[in-house]
Amino acid sequence: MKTIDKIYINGEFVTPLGQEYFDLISPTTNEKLGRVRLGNTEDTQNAIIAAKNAFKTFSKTTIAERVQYLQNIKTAIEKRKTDFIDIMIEEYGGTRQFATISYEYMLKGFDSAINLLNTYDFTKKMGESEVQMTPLGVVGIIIPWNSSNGFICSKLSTAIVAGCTTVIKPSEMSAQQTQLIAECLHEAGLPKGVYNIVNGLGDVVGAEISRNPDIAKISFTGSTTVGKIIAKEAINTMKRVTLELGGKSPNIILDDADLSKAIPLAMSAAYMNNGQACIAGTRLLIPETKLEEVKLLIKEIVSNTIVGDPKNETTAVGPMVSTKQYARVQDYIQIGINEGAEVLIGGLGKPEGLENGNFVKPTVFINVNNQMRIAREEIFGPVLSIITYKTEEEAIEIANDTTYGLQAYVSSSDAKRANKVASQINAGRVQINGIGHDPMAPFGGFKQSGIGREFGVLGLEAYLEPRALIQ
Ligand code: TXE
Repeated sequence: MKTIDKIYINGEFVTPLGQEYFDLISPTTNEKLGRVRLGNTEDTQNAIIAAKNAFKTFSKTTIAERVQYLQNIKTAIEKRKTDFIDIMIEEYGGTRQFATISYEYMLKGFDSAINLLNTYDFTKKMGESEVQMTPLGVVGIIIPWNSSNGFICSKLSTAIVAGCTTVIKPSEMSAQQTQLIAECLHEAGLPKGVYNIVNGLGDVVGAEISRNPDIAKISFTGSTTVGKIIAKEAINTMKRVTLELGGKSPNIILDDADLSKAIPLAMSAAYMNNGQACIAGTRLLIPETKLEEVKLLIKEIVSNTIVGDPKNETTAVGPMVSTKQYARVQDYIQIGINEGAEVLIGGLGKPEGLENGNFVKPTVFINVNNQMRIAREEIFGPVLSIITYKTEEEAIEIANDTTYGLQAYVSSSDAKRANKVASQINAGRVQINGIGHDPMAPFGGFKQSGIGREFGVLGLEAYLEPRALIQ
């Protein structure tokens, strides 16, 4: 049993002033893994003061110094590869395959940040003026559990590129992952106060970050509901916000697509991270004429999808992060049934032999129309809705008929046609014939999937404030 009883403020592991503990429960067995001591409002204020003080000098560090800090963090993370992967698997049930990919992305992210730092022009000529792109100040980083250290690294590295300092609030459910990244960051030897990490609850630590006037910006990833709460609070002190929220991503299979490739890809897009991904392709749009063929292919793929212990190399779908998340997914399956959708495969309850963990049967619904709740709301579990369409125009219309707009997918054997369709979809990122991540391209949502962009130049500029010198 592990007890995590330290938070990280001003270059040191310190005991929180908060006295409460939160239990860490294994999603695979529902046994208690340990507990974490939670920081309170005062702890958060102390972290913000440390970041504010550090900003005075860190904002003036040279490019070379900041490159070195990023390199040091990367080196420290490289030494702990096995720990990173194992803790992700244990703590939130990410599969070994997914944890390994996430770890590699995390490392590559530092290369991109270094590249950005070396190439970005912090002084620009606009009109007749000199425009200085200056660091915003203290950035509050509030993140969920579904890729905790990936989010910490991408947001913190952007802050370092910009010359900002940070207060990080991870999900209380990710305490072991947080402890590990805190150890790596400590080893990297950054100046004290550049990053501070406070474990704690959203409505305590997160709320203080949202309201504290010394926070200049919040970078948040999480639910649309909490994103709105944060944005409302942030506006009182005119904090900048970058919000990366939910999604209900459409996946358009065009009538010329090679189904033997497009359908396996669609299932990976739907079930990535056990379905607990904001970019999951949860609405599969297929030509009406291909329905029978697609049904057969999907049944075959899903019946061969290994659900189980995320430690095993071959597991494709692990458990839901918590009993609460399990219950939420079950509720949605029931809602789909009540709405008149038909379960093609999967359905309610746990897979046989996996009763102890938060396992869901990978589920596919047919006879879904785009007005049903299962087609409109983010479920955050391995549940896919198949919707048929008659014409390409109709497919685009259905794809865009959503309050979200984070990601979309298009499959076609004609690259030009796929591109033309992708260009009509209101989503921040469209994946054509594949699933990838470009750390130099912007990522973020149209509509209620968020505000602003992360990654690349646009992501960096969200951490900078332009100052125009007119003479
Ligand atoms: O997210 P929350 P949860 C969606 C997904 C999931 C649902 C709930 O549909 O089922 O959200 O997941 C902090 N002020 N996504 O509960 O609540 C909280 O402590 C400030 C989509 O994990 O949004 C945590 O650190 N902060 C998403 C963070 O916000 C507050 C990923 C996210 O928690 C707060 C995760 C408050 N009042 C869930 N309340 C995605 N886009 O990938 C909570 N928090």
